[in-house]
Amino acid sequence: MIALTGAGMSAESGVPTFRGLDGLWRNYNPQELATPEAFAANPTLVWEWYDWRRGLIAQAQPNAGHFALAQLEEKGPFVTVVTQNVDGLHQRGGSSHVIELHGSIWKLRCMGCQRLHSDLRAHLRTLPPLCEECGQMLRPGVVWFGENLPPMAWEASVEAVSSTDVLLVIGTSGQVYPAAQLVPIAKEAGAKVILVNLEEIELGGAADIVIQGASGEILPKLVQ
Ligand code: BJW
Ligand code: ZN
Repeated sequence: MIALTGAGMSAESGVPTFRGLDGLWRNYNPQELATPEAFAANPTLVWEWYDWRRGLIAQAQPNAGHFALAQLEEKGPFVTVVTQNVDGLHQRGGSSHVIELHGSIWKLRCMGCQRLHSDLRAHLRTLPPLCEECGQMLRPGVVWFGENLPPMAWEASVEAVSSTDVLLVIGTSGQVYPAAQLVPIAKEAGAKVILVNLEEIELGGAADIVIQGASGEILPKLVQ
């Protein structure tokens, strides 16, 4: 079984989503901040945004939905979580097979030597942070608009959804590609698609079952 998750999964943990009613982030448009162009133009502004979010996520706890997916692993089926989220809450909730399609807010990459750094502190000491190895600027280890997804994560996800019997699509608006493409890929390979979303969303008519509600309430029941 594969769970493809998005920002709605962490909404009940208090992590804001991108789109929709509560999704407006500090009067900034994420699509204007989550791009390499925005970072090149104003790295400090972009870093302030990410540092603010690190603080929010550090305070957040995995919710009943994260725990339910982790619990599912113990029940029998092999569960892979393919997540668009960068918050690490699936791992903290106990899921052991997590593919991070859009990277992680806890990772930083050097613009100079390309080294990957890991930093779990809620807030960084200096913005923008600098590489301890080469002194160049570090960037958030996430995938911005116009950037390719990590090839291994993408390939593993395509492979996983191509051979699963069930794809659970949880808390994502399905508007961002190529992640959203995983749904028709699974469907064409014969998977049953189950949507769990607070709102009525469609995903190109791919859903076999639609469950409207909050993932933190629906998933524990579904697992039961
Ligand atoms: C609940 C709930 C509760 C709330 N319970 N549910 C093909 C077609 C069109 C466009 C493109 C295309 N291919 C590529 C593009 C361009 C672009 C794209 O998709 N644009 C669209 C927006 C139009 N894609 C890219 O650029 C991607 N790269 C790429 O394609 O590379 C090839 C390329 C190279 C060079 C040039 C061009 C192409 C990269 C995409 C990277 C996305 N990055 C972000 C930021 C990550 C870092 C960060 O966190 O800052 O990823 S954007 C943002 O959106 C973030 C999310 O992971 C992603 C998805 O959002 P998600 O998770 O769906 O959240 P929301 O807020 O949209 O929805 C929340 C849902 O939850 C709602 O439905 C609620 O109802 C629900 N909900 N509470 C259950 N309690
Ligand atoms: Zn470096």
